[in-house]
Amino acid sequence: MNIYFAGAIRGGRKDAELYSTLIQFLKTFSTVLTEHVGNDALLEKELFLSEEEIFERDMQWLKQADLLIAEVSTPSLGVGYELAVAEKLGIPCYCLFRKQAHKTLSAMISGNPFFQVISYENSSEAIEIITAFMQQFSVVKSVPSQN
Ligand code: 6IA
Repeated sequence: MNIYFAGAIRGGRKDAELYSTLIQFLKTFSTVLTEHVGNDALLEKELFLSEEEIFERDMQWLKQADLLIAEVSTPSLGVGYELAVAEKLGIPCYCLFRKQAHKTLSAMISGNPFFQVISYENSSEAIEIITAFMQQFSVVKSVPSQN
């Protein structure tokens, strides 16, 4: 199973560590196509790509995705765009939104019945939520190899 993890890049990097935690956890189930979203060192390599190359590559990955998981607490044009494309492609989308004082999610996401929006308070709760929906997809945690 291919997971496309979406999270803010130019929208702001204050949740980057959280993205990394969630991506590392998701990797125990499946392939995450977009590990760079949670990894600033990998993102630096993107500096060698043109904007067009990034767009084309990400759209190709999105077409290969079985599931999109977006962390939507930091507003991001790119994540919104990816969600809209995934909806058109019929890819199931889960949006994780961290409860924060005075912050509400865009109605274009929270009001769209195609998106499964889940609010959570902290990274351990987010991990529990991910575990529950991965079970829905019948994806079991992979056992690390001994060698
Ligand atoms: O508008 P944003 O930059 O916040 O959009 C973030 C979303 O778009 C992520 O979910 C990514 O999948 C995608 N995205 C946007 N920019 C990039 C990127 N390089 N590399 C890979 N995916 C991207 C941006 C330039 C980088 C050197 C800072």
